[in-house]
Amino acid sequence: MSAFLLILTVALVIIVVFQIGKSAELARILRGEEGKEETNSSLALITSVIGFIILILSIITIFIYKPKFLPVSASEQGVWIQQMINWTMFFTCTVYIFTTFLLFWFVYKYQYKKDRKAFWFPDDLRLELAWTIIPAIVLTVLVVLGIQKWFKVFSPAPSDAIIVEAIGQQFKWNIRYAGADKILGKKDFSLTNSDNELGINWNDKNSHDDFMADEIVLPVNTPVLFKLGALDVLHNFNLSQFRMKMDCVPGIPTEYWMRPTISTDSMRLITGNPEFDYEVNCSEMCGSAHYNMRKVLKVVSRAEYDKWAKDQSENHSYYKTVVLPAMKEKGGEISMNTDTTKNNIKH
Ligand SMILES: [Cu+2]
Repeated sequence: MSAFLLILTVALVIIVVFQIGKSAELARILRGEEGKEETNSSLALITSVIGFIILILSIITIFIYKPKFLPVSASEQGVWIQQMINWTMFFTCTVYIFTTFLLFWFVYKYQYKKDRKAFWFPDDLRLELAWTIIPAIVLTVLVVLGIQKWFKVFSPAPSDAIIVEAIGQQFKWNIRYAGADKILGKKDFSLTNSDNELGINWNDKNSHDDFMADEIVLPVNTPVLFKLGALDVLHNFNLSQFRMKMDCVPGIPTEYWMRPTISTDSMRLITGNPEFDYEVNCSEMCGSAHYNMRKVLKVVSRAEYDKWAKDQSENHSYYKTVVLPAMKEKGGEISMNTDTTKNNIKH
């Protein structure tokens, strides 16, 4: 509301200034004076002053909203990406401030003057070289730095990486951890049904120690490989506090790995916010309840993680708690039935 009132006030001030300018011009015309030059002068001054105020306010806003910016990057990869963001911001902000300053300064300096003739300026080789070579050098620096970071970020995941699968679905994340064997059980879309939304093949022994988790828990300083996918539409697995994100595309597996370097507890101290939690969110506008696709992510010590993972794998594994008891109860075997309308536990 206060922002709306501020915008309204600024708009009204501009209208008032404009109307005063117009009435002054009308008064001069009524008095029979030649007023064009004076009118131009006041309009040039007003435009320049408003332009400079916008420029100064836009710079001040950066400092006002700085506390709301993302905290320091919580992953090794994020630090490299943040460096790229900083370099890009440095170059673009420098150009923005320089060109905006010139624009509004020239509005005032080169305003209409009755006896002044416009300078004919068809071309200038030195100037053209300057505005070709300088941007070329700046862009080359950005591209080279970017490619270096790209190859580092998208290098193969280390062999000790924890494997976590994140599958986007309107409007939730299905999180599956590869168990102690570090191999995710195979999936087949033809096995998908309401009991097995991901279409996990329970005949594959690698799936038996996998577990689904409500929250993502990661050990600090240990690499984690996220294997991404989607069941319906495009989603995006976004870890903004780690500066990592990737599209989740139906039918096309994507992945990235990162090494979290700051635990949740440490980040609470850094931000001074005892309630702070990392979060996963979807940064693809995927439908009406898109905002719902958030999940807490905890970065804990290795010992805490091992304890949690063991408990999840032994006591909360979907295979052990649902599939196996259902098989025993019905005395059936797991079917590889490709009829998607049927449960894949044969009765
Ligand atoms: Cu989504």
